[in-house]
Amino acid sequence: MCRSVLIDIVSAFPEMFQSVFGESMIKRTVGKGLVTIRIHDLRDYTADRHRQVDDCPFGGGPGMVMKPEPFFEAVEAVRQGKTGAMESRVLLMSPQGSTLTQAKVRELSRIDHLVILCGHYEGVDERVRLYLADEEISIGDYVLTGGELAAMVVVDSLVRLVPGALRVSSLEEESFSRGLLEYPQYTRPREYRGMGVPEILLSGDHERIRRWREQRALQKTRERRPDLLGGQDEK
Ligand code: 9D3
Repeated sequence: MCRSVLIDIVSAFPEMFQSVFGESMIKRTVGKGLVTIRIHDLRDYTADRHRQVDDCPFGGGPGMVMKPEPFFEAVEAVRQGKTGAMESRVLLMSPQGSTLTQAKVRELSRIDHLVILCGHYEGVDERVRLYLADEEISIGDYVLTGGELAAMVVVDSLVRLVPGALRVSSLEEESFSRGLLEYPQYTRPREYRGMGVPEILLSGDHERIRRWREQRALQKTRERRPDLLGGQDEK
């Protein structure tokens, strides 16, 4: 019952991924063989002497546009040997995409093979989104210089949902899964620079503590994220 997820990332800046993926949870999960992450240099899929990944826009105008061929070649290469039995999806990281949510992360975590394409500021030839990408994903309404950091956010959020990556209990209690913000947490010392800890947490009365946490989580959610409560569409 040990399922493994394959994530192929295609980028013109492959070095950006080393520090993040070489650390922490992602490294441990990859180490257990639950997830395989492969980083591909977009330039390796160019055919010209200059390994050019962008070119001038047809119709004129400022800036450059990322060429389609290296993306198509890269996706074909990483799909080599994949049979139809393995569900594969091509994601284009793009500010025009739909915003990543925990529900989307959950959906993606069920797919065996993800191919994540990273563009950058100049923009990507439209044929990549029309004919190569299955979907476009943004991580929020702010402007990045490229899709690399966004791809890392996708991978980070995904890796922790892969079965075996995390203890079950912490997933069940997880606030965004319940649709609530987290209750306040405290650890030692009981008093620090005159700042105390709510008496109830020291009481040992687990039922009262559970109710207190529930109530505080609700209160915090009402104050800060009322959109998470009351009948709205799952965001
Ligand atoms: C502002 C006009 N365009 C630049 C000529 C648009 C544009 C294209 C590409 C702006 C930024 C980028 C680079 N960003 C991403 O590739 C990106 C992104 C983002 O900027 N914000 C949130 N999520 C994402 S996912 C990929």
